[in-house]
Amino acid sequence: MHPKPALFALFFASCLTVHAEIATKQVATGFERPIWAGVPKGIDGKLWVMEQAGTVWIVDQATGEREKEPFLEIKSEVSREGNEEGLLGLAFAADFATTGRYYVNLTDKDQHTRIVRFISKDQKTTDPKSAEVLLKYQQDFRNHNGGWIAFGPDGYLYIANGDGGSANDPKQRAQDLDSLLGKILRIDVSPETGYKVPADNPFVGNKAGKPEIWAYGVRNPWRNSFDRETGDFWMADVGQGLWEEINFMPKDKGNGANYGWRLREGHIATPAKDVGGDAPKDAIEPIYVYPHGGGKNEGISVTGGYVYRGEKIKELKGRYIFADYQNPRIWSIKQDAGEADGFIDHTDALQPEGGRINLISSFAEDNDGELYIIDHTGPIYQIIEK
Ligand SMILES: [Ca+2]
Ligand SMILES: [Ca+2]
Repeated sequence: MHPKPALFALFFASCLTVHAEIATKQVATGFERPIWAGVPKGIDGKLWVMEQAGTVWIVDQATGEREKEPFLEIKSEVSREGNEEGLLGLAFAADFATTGRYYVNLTDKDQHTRIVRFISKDQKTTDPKSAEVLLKYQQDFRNHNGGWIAFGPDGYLYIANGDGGSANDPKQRAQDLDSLLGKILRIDVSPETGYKVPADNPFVGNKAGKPEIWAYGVRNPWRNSFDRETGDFWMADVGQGLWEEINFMPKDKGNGANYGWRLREGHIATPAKDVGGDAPKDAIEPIYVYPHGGGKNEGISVTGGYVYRGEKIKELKGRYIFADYQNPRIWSIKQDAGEADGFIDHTDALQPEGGRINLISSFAEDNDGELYIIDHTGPIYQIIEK
């Protein structure tokens, strides 16, 4: 018997795992297909939670209880005929705490996407009559509606649009600069009503493309973010049949960028007849891809997240956290000079006690940079250090 070497080996192995463990804490639950959550600047202790059918609730973070009246209720305006249709994203104006202005991305009952400005007079409820439709455009099919909407570090509103839908972009929208589908748009919503097109958008004054377009060649970006510290842009583009993509764009770059779809899926020519091809000149290659499958580092449909800039979790500092929706794995990578490295699989660590995370529809970030996981089956979790 030589217990000492065995004990020493155990001690040594535990020393190699230097970081404290991360975990999740349930913040609230019982939502119907929650699909987004967020916090306006200057308001702490609360979380706004969006249900796909057209309702937004304000939740008290300490108790997990929601306000009696919803913040927004527009079910009668929102289509839920398609699985990917609904109220899909929200962006608070930076001055929401004083103006009550915010923006949503939804699919309506006539199969359009609408970008709508609302004004909440008390920052707790919304009169649906305050709706002002800023953009409205036809969707070809019920899937691939994008849905993400957020303000960039330049103060402009960014909007992610899927390619219109079906499979393999049959109408070739993503490379068509005359279509808003398969694009990231960028508009200036600072006017009291309506919007302006930023003068430095890539196709302003150029008949080759629509002026609202900021970037193109995307399939169905599902959750993007701007790094709150650096202003870098991260985009998760859902793949067709083989590869899921994470894309990275440094701050102040990306004007007119082509992310390659439908010619490219991940790093390869899209493998459908007469669809794939060589990468367009200057096409942006994804920073990270993972293959389709049910294994630990595989999935079916990417859900983009955030670079962690909170104070509480040392292990996650500076890491981009993302997930797969259907194969509910949760991972992070680091970015260095536009290259991804340091992949970590957090899935096991983040499983809640006595349960599991089922379908990750979104991540959320609060004013301290702390992160949350939105489970489409009902619960909202905060990522914490054990
Ligand atoms: Ca669509
Ligand atoms: Ca791409």
